[in-house]
Amino acid sequence: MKKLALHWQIIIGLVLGIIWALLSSTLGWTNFTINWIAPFGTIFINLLKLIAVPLVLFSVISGVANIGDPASLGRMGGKTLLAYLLTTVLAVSLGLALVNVIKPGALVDEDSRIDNRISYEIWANDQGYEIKDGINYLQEPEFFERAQRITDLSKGELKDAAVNEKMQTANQTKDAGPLQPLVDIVPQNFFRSLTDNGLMLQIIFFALFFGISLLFIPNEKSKPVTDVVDSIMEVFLKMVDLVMRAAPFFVFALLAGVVSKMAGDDIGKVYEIFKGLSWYSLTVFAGLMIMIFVVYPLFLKIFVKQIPYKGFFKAMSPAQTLAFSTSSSAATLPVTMECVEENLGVDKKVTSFVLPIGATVNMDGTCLYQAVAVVFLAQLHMIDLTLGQQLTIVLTATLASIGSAAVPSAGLVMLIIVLDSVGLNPAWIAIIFPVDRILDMFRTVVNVTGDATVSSIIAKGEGMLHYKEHENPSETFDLD
Ligand code: DAS
Repeated sequence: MKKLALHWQIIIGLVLGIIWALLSSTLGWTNFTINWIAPFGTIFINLLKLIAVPLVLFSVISGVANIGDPASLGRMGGKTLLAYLLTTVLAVSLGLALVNVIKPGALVDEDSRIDNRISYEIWANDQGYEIKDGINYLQEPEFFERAQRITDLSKGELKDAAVNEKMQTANQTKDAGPLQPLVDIVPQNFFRSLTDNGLMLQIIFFALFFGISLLFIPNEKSKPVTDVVDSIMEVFLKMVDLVMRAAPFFVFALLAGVVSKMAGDDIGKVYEIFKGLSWYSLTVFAGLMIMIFVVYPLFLKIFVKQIPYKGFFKAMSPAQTLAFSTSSSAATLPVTMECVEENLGVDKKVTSFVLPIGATVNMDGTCLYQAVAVVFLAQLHMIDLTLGQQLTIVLTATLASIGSAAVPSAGLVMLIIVLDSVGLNPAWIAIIFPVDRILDMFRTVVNVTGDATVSSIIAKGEGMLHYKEHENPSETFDLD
């Protein structure tokens, strides 16, 4: 029988996982599922991240070293960061537009909103926020004070959070003030960056520095190094193929675990959770779908004519279904790279440089979600954020999505910083927590799709795009 395309295999694993979770919650097998099946989902994510960390290291070194000259690297780097910034700000703005039009937080009954408002005022007083007349209660901290607060928050309360894995560095001085996030990118101890839960930005910094240095060494001396790096890359790509052979089973375990943990023994709870937060979830969902099915295809139509609408989704479906299943851009990165290279025909010189950076700093889905979540929570507490405060959200959500680690629920953890930056109560993330894991799946698909879109645009600009129609996307993985 012809091998099922990889994305179909993943989707079947997904569906069976959800069915199993629904069954196990009606038949009381939830504990069995959580103790004996869910761990294989964690193993799957660990395996993919195990590969992703060295793959990022060697692919960035190889990508930079093979670019040939520092000038084109500089040009490509500049275009990449600009493109990422543009899509990120666009995503936040779309999120703000939707949440201000739909006003999900105002659809909740008046009484509970008034109670929420009172509890907010009490909290704000405790925080020493000055309660002004009218509706704009919030303190408007100065930019640097806000930036300092982000740094403090990232150092302090979030020390165990996934997001902080990029901030923590080996005996790094922590008093650089607002430029602390920049200082944190430069590691003092590279092996600590590798071992300390994969500090991706530091690994990328080291790989960029190593690759650029190779460019300045005479070719006869640097060639042996790049050859070794390229062959090590092949090994890691083969490891991805081997892990992906078991993707359906792993995805089954992953989804069975996620839905069981969410539902517990009462599947009706999942319905209740969504009913209460449905307008909020729908607003986020609408924004994410517009990004995937309208915004990115529009970018491709304008900047990359040769990739057809359906062709793009067929090419990216293995990575998108995997992003949905794992809720982790970092875990999906190896598959994203193969799909963009093999199916979209983007040259390795572009993917090995643009995608690892994208997986780490370009999280359009995450920042759209953060913008919606903050305004929704404010509406829920009868607080109308002024335009100035909403622009603060744009800035902070953009910064926060850059600071978010590419792991499940990292966006939620960064939300604490975004809420705090406009003087709202970070503890409110508990209100939206129940639906977060499901929304995380969709926003991770947006994050990955955005990275693939930007890679295609950069490749087109550099004359390194060789797109050809693929009838079967799983050709990229020799699964037989
Ligand atoms: N799950 C994150 C990612 O891997 C996104 C998020 O948490 O918002 O992209």
